[in-house]
Amino acid sequence: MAPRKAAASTSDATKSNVASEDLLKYYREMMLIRRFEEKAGQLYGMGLIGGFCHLYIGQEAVVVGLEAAASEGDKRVTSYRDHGHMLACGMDAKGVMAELTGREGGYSRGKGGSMHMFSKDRHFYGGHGIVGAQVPIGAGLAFADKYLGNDRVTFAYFGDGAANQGQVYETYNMAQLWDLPVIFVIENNQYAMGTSVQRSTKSPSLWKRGEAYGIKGEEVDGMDVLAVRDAGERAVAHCRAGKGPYILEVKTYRYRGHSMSDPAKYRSRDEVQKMKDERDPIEQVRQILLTGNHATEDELKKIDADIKAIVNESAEFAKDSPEPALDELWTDIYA
Ligand SMILES: Cc1ncc(C[n+]2csc(CCOP(=O)(O)OP(=O)(O)O)c2C)c(N)n1
Ligand SMILES: [Mg+2]
Repeated sequence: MAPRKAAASTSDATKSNVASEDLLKYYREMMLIRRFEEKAGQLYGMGLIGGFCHLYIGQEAVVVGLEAAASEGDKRVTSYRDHGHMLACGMDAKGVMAELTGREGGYSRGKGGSMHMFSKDRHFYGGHGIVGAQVPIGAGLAFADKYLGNDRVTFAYFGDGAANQGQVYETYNMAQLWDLPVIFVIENNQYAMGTSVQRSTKSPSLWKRGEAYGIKGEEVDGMDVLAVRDAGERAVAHCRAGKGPYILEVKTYRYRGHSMSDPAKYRSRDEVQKMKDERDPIEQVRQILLTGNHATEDELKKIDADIKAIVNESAEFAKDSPEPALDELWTDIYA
């Protein structure tokens, strides 16, 4: 196995070869996630969303880049920080927002909330609140596809904190043993709640842990959507060719707190601001679009306005949708 250290970011040569429509698509998709999450934060502040709510702001390039490498029928499963994944795989903003507000129009008919949404149509398997639990589930999804003999691939997303869970390594072993078509995506946003990677491990290169099981992997710049897409294409090609699992450690950063209640004492404001100023994934694409003459300021403003309208509409829908009827207490339960 020849592990590869990815370039810090996609080369300018590659960037100049990217089609305008692709860049615009990534811009639009990342902007949708960002504005949706900002709106969710507002609704939470207004008391319209209860319980846990973990925002994805800052990490948009990870899921948008990987979805660009996916094909119809591929599957995805992730943690509780899941709104971005749902939007990026084509789930409807209205249904996601209504689930956040606990309303009938939500993907789980208002009974799941932020951490528990699913879509069979879009092959989205949740939404999991137990740290690391989605990793063996992802291998199980990949097992099913291998068993059925199709060429689908599963993306199993988890965090840097989850990467220290024992079940991750049991899964690595079996996934490699059985050549399962699963891509383990470690979204390394540098913190697990208030614990930095430096404080939780002495082996901070998380993707390299796959070497112990013979799994190929690489580190990727998660603030660069093109670098993520390119790495995603390598991982997908590996899995579809029947070569077994692949690990992508995507270096990213979350701008907001771990959840809506986060004292934010574990990092400085300067650290967050520096990331926003110098590495923002949406701003990077915006610059490529403008300097490469792929789009004008006015065209981008039009996209921003369209996204704002979609997000506002989702919030209105989420407020207007009724609460689930009382007899829903007895549906969708194991007895
Ligand atoms: C098994 C388990 N242990 C602890 C928790 C509490 N908890 C929720 S999120 C979290 C941190 C996970 O961090 P990471 O995997 O880096 O994901 P991120 O939140 O950064 O996306 C912890 C410890 C939990 N939900 N499940
Ligand atoms: Mg983390």
